[in-house]
Amino acid sequence: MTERSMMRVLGGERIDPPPVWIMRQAGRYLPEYRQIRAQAKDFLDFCYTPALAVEAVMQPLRRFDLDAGILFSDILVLPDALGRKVWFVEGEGPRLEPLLDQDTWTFGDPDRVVGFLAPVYETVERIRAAMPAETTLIGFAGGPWTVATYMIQGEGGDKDRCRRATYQRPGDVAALLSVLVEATARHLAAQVAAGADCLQIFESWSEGLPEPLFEEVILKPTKALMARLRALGVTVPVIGFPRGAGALLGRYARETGVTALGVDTQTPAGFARAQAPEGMPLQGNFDPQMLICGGAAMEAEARRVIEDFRGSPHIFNLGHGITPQTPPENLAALVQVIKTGG
Ligand code: 1CP
Repeated sequence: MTERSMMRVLGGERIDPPPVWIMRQAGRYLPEYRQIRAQAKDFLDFCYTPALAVEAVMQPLRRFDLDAGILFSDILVLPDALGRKVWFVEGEGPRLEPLLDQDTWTFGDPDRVVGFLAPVYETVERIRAAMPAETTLIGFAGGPWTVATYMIQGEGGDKDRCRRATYQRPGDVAALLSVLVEATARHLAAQVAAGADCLQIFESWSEGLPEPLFEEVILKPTKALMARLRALGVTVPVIGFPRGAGALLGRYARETGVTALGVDTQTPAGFARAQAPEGMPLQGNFDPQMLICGGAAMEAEARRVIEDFRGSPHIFNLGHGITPQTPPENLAALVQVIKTGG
C-alpha cells in the first residue's frame, strides 16, 4: 500500500512539511475549469456527468503538488436527491424552493438518495483509478444544518430566517435534520464504498448560533450522523469543518465523534488545539484573501500558519474556499513555500 501522507496525519502523525490540499481546489479560478464547465448544460448536470467531474478533480492535481483530491460535486446534490428543486443562477449561487413558503414540509425518502446519486459514486470510482496512488481521495457532504439552511430559505446569504424557523417551527426543523442525517450517512457511506479514503463534513454555516441552538442543530445531528456512519460500517477518518463555530468549536471537536477538525480563518491554531481532544489532527487555516494578493507577504504568512500549527498533526489548507479571482500562479507559489520552506 502506497503511503498517503494526508492519511498518516489523519491517523495522528505529524509530518514536516505538512500535506496540503485546498478547499474548492477545482473551480472557476482555473481557466481549464471554465472551459469544461461551459460544456455542461448546467452546474448539476456537470456534477452528474462523471467524465466532466473526474476531469475537474484532476485539473488542480496536474498543476500543483497537492496531497489530496476532493470529489467534484456539491453539498446541494442531497436536497436534489430528496426531491427538492435545486438550480444554480449564473454568477449568484444556488437556489431552492424554500420550505419556508410551505405549510407542510415534505421530502423524498432517504432510501432514494444512493440510487439517485449513482453518477456521483461512479465519479469517485473513476477518480481513484485516474489519481496517483499516493494522493488521498476525499469524499464529502454538507453538514445537516448547512444543507438545511439552503432548503429552508432557498438561498445563501444571512441565515436569520432559518434561525427564526428553528424557534417558530422546531418540530419541522428537527424532522428535516433527521432526514438529512440519514440521507447524508448513506451518501457518505456510498462514497467510501466507491473508494473515498476519508470524508469531510462541510458545516459552513455554523456561526451566530446561541449555545442551546448550536446543540440542537449542529451538535446533536452531527453526533447522530457520525454514529449512523459508524453503524453502516464506515471506519475512515472524518474531518469536521464547523466554520464560524468560534467559542463552541471545542464542543464540536469533543462531542460529535469527528476524527479531525477543520479550522477556519479567524480561529488561532492554539485555541483549536486547546479546545480539541489531545492530539486531534487540525486542518487549516490560511486566509483565502491573502492567496489573492500573493507575493512575499503571502509566503511569510504561509510560514506563520505552519508554525502556528506546529503543536498538532497538521494538514495545510485554507480557512475557507479559494475564490474565483485567485491567480493560479499564487497557489503554485503557496504550495512551493509549503513544500520547500522557501
Ligand atoms: O458554476 C460553477 O462553476 C459553480 C461554482 C461551484 C463549484 C465549483 C459551486 C456552486 N459548487 C462547486 C463545487 C463544490 N462545492 C465542491 C467541490 C470542488 C472542490 O472543492 O474542489 C465542494 C466541496 C463544494 C461545497 C459547497 N457547496 C459548500 C461548502 C464549502 C464552502 O465553501 O463553505 C457550500 C456552502 C456549497 C454551496 C454552493 N455551491 C455553489 C456555490 C457558489 C455555493 C456557495 C453559495 C453561498 O455562498 O451560499
